[in-house]
Amino acid sequence: VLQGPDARAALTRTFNDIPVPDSVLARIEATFGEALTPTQVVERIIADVRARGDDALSDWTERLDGVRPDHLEVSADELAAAHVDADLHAAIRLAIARVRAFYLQQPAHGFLNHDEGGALGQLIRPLGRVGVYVPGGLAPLISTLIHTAVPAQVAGVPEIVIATPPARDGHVHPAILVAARELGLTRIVRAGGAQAIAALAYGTGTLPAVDKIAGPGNLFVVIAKRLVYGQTGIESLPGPTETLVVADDSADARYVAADLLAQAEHNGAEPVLISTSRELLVRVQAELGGQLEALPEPNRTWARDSVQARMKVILAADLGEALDLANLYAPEHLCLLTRDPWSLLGRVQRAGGVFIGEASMEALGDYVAGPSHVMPTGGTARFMSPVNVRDFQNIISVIGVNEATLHRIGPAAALLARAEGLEAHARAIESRLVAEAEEV
Ligand code: HSO
Ligand code: ZN
Repeated sequence: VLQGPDARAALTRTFNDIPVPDSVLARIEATFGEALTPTQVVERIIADVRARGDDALSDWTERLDGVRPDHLEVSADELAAAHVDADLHAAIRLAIARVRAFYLQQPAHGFLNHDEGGALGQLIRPLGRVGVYVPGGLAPLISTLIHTAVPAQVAGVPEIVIATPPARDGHVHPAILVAARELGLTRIVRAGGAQAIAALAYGTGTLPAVDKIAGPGNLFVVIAKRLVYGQTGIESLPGPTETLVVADDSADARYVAADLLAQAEHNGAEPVLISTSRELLVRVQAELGGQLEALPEPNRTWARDSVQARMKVILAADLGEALDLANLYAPEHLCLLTRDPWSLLGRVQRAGGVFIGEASMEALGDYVAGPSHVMPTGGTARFMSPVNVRDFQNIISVIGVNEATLHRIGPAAALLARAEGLEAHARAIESRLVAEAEEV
């Protein structure tokens, strides 16, 4: 249990390179026959996809995912035939409806103010084509498709391409296909990893290049997104998830433990518990042990790994200090399990999302609460926001001043231009001022 300066030190992030587990390096060596860094691997993949398009995409999928898809894109028949049981289907619909209803409330309009000086404003336009990356790996993240595609649709994006790694048999998980169908999305590329990011960024023979890529991914996906940034837009670089729970003596230790374990089962997750009550910390420790044992495999191993390797437990002097520490850490998820959680909201400065009270557990937010679960990780909540409608729009500045305004502000512009040594700028402005004077 950490306290005071030790707690501050433990929650202060150091922005080093993304940590690379030894297992990843070993796998690279086994696949490539030499000790390459993940960045070198990703550079090779991107260069190859750029050069050879679809063939390279199929080759890398075969080599890294162990399957060579007959068709890179899911066919209309396959999409139409996808089926899940009725309850799951209804849950997918509920999630889509609630996420959509949430983003429809985000103000997303521009402005154009006409006055006696003319008009200035901002036009807001949707991006033309967006790529949504849906991780496969340990779990088919049905919810991640919904939580990235819906804000893009609300923004008005006309074309969304989904990329997701195929299972060993070449298929995309039926629930992902059903969610895509419910969303009205028809382009689904069977590709994951750096090769999928390269294909989305540069296009291939059959796939068009996208204007922006959204959605989380593993280490290789994150590196690939950094490397293609500029060629295409990158919505964010989500890394391993974190949950920070602030709990006082009134909190139910069972819920605190359950919420920490829920996030701990994500690969590489970092659970953090800050409490003002030493007694609660003791109760949570006991609950964690019991609940871990009760989890089935492989979830128990995943969750135990996060708890043992990365969990931080902190005793705070009061809730004020607890919130200060939380703001310092800037967690992806901040969960308030205290007597009066709403009273703490005013002190929240840095977090991806804040989950208020026992009924609003983070796991609910992962699926059906409404706001997207794609939130800034790794302390990037200092300068980034959860995925939202604005990520899928651009702003166009509108400059439409009239002549009266030009005469008022033009001389200052010409003066600034000459101060910058830019004579042609000054003349472009003054030619209008003179022409005006002659006409009068
Ligand atoms: N909690 C994860 C998202 C997720 N959980 C998807 C379940 N499915 C990252 O915030
Ligand atoms: Zn989750």
